[in-house]
Amino acid sequence: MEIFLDAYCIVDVTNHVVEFNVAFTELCGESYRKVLKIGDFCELLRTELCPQQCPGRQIVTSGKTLRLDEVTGSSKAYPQLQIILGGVPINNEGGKCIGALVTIRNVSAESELQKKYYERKEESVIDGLTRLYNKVYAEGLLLRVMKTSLRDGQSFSVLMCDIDHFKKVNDTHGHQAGDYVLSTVAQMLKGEARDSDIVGRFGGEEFLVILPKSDTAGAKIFSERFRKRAESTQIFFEGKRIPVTVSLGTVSFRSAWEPGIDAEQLSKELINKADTALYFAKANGRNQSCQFEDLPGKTTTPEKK
Ligand code: GH3
Ligand code: MG
Ligand code: MG
Repeated sequence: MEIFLDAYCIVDVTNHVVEFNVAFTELCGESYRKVLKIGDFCELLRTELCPQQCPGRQIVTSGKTLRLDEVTGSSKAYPQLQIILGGVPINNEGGKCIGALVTIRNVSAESELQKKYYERKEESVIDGLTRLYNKVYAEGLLLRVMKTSLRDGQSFSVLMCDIDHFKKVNDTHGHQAGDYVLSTVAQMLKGEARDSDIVGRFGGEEFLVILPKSDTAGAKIFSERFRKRAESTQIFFEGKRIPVTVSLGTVSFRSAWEPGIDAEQLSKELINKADTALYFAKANGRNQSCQFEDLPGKTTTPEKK
């Protein structure tokens, strides 16, 4: 065990360390003699379980083996430790538990790496300002929803939402106020949607919402509800009220899968249709929601005023 990279020690029933390897001294940051002198496990290695639920104590009291994967602690050598703890009871010939063998693996470096990995992963899919999914990730999710819908035959809807005359907000109140309005509207949209819905930032002041398992009626209810909410919400920045309205375009999808169907192409077409409906809403005077299914002709985009 001396050559093991993991630290191990043997504790007696009073939780005193009586045997250990070099890795244990390194983990504690104490010399061989100092470890023996200090003795108490909890003094050498303070874990979140110390002192009552200290591993040695748990094993000695229960007489059972122990495995704990996420324990935090600290020692003289390491102010912050993430460790995996394992241990087995040591019994005498009469079967009485007289101590425990405890192994400790220091996984601090791996935990830190994993944390960084998740942070990076989040950064790559989340828009920094609004904390919504970014465009690329939202498009990927749309494709997934599209494929599921083609398989199970259930309808879903896509909404495109754009803040009206947002340039004016920036011009009148400044870019910071614009940023504030953007993140407020984004949070409102997220709040209005269900957990199973997908909300993303699609462009500067444009948002995409995917409503799985929703048909045209559902999309209409959602978009109108959100439009009214945006209109009636009072947004203040540095004491000044900034009136905000939004325009929305919706489209619903329902189609059975057929050989040769191109889900990616269908997703793009769906976005274009939602966009067309949005432009109709803008051309019709803004602060309204428009459904692609209700458009006359359905294919041409009107001139935006
Ligand atoms: P419409 O009603 O037709 O949508 O008019 P609009 O002014 O909202 O649209 P337009 O596309 O002319 O202007 C969008 C503005 O959004 C221009 C751009 O500076 C601003 N914008 C885009 N991204 C951001 C951002 O992250 N922060 C801020 N503050 N402004 C942004
Ligand atoms: Mg706009
Ligand atoms: Mg826009």
